[in-house]
Amino acid sequence: MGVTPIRKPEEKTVDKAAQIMIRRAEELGIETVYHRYEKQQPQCGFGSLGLCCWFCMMGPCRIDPYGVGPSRGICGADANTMVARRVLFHIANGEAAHGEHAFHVLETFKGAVEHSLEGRPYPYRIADERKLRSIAKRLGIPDAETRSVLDLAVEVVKKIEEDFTRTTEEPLNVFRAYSIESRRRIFERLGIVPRSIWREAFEALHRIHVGVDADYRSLLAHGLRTALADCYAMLTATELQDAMFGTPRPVESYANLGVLKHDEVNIVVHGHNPLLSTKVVEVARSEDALKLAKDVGAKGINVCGICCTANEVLMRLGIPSAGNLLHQELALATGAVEAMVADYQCVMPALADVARCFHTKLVTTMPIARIPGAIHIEWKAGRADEVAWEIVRTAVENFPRRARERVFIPDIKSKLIAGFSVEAIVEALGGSLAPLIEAIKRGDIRGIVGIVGCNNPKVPQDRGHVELAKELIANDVLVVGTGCWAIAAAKAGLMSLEAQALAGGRLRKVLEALKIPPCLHMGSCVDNSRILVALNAVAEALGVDISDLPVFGSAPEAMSSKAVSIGTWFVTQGVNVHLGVIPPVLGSELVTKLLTEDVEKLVGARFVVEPDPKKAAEIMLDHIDRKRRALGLPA
Ligand code: BF8
Repeated sequence: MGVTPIRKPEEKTVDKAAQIMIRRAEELGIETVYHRYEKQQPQCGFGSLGLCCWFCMMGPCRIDPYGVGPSRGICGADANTMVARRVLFHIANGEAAHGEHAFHVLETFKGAVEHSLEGRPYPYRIADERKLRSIAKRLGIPDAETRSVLDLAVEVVKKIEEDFTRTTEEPLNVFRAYSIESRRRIFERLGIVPRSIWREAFEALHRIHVGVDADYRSLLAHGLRTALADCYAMLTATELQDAMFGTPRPVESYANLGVLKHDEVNIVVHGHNPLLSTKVVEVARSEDALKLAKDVGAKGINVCGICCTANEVLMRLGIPSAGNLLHQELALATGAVEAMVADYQCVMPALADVARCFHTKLVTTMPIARIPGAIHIEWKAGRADEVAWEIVRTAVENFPRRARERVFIPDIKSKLIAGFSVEAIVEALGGSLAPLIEAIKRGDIRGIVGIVGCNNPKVPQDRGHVELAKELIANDVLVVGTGCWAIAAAKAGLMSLEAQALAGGRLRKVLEALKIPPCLHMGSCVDNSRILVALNAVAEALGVDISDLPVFGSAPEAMSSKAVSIGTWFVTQGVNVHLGVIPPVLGSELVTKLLTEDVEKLVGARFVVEPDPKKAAEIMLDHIDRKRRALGLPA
């Protein structure tokens, strides 16, 4: 069966490598996400407005936005209830994803601590004692600077386990430890302090069950609470990952499909959790693995990544990124990948079909995430080294099966610097945030915008990410970010020192002095918590609330429930959030108004929807300037 060609690939993606690979896939008869998106047109109008409900089996129900057909579902839910339930569903879905990720990291961390206490070998250990001490200190564990690391780790585990299992109304320990006073007061007043990582998502699912919460205001209020639980679940994941694998420091690497190699075994790690991808890198870099590869005629083993597990191993180990969400099938369509190793989240089931067209092995690894057509090599914390070896061996043994005549790797990649954890930024600033704060006060840094989130085939891949970032840096705004935005920015060259030339004159001076790019890669999506930690520190240093800062958040190409949840917690934390893709809420005027206007009165920030990146930049600059004036800072 042929594939109907995309009319103009340049309208689907601004990434040249992707444009080339769309055509290459079509030549080979391979359907990709871009083609499937076209086949889905026109998408359901009811669903796009949030006016379709399938939460019970009386449904699906839909509401007529023009007021001619039904105005209520069979249970009597009106448009406001329907849309609000759907928003809460997305937030809970995102929180569950990050919460499970954090839980898997916690379980592994606990395993590392217990094995160390008993003197037994284990694939994981505490690699960053400094970070562990800082976590313990934050959590209020006594003598965090002097006690043994293992002693502290035992207590850290206890505190974080409580955050999953708490049955009282007490707040999360991590929330207490990492939130600032001014925000805590707001959350307490609104009754949205997060209590337990599991409980908030659980309660959300209960509330959206047929016949429970029908008031859009209370549904959305719980949405804010669940989003806060998400925020601190992500922070938990980041902190423990740093303690286990090391806190990122600036590191050079490359991004885009050109990182795949003709003469090496290519292993692409994909997904989100670094627990296995880090191990795969360790094994692939070993002498024994290199020997295996040479035995089958390869020059070496090239590990690269897709999506956020790529960001994890890029940030800590300098592993190149083959691309963001919409690159996943294109990477396989090169015919050069021996194994794609997936953990979970944002891994498209269609990968199995693309892999089947080549010698490529698609390997699923997590018990909760299987794909028909993939081979499953299951990760278990205690067996992580063996599992990583099995995966690397599978890939190496597959190398001789590569059909060289069908290999097509676009020779496109960009140089980047990643690894900007808060600790690394502080180091780059000479030991404290003071120089950054002074630069903000002077106006050399006009403001800071965090751009995050996905690709979404509803908008041209990377266009919003790149145009928005370019516009902002040209106007002296420092851009930081994570996730698929970070990969987009890297592919566009915005994370190289050469990109300093694109910055406005005042920002450029700062960047040159610090030898940093204008767009700072702060990590994977869970590492959005790093942005919050930085904003908290800046707000405290200036003696103001986060909502007073000249900052903005943006998800120009948001796609997943995780993105909905992240956007919601940024707003709840007092940061305005721009969305470049229209979310499915327009079916309810009241919900739309609450999210884009009224919520500001509650938490000091709101959502802004603007598909045009240039206009979005104008909105952000205007907001930043207003906040500067309110703080008495010069233009
Ligand atoms: O967690 S940015 S498409 S890869 S959801 Fe997924 Fe979105 Fe990419 Fe990372 Ni985040």
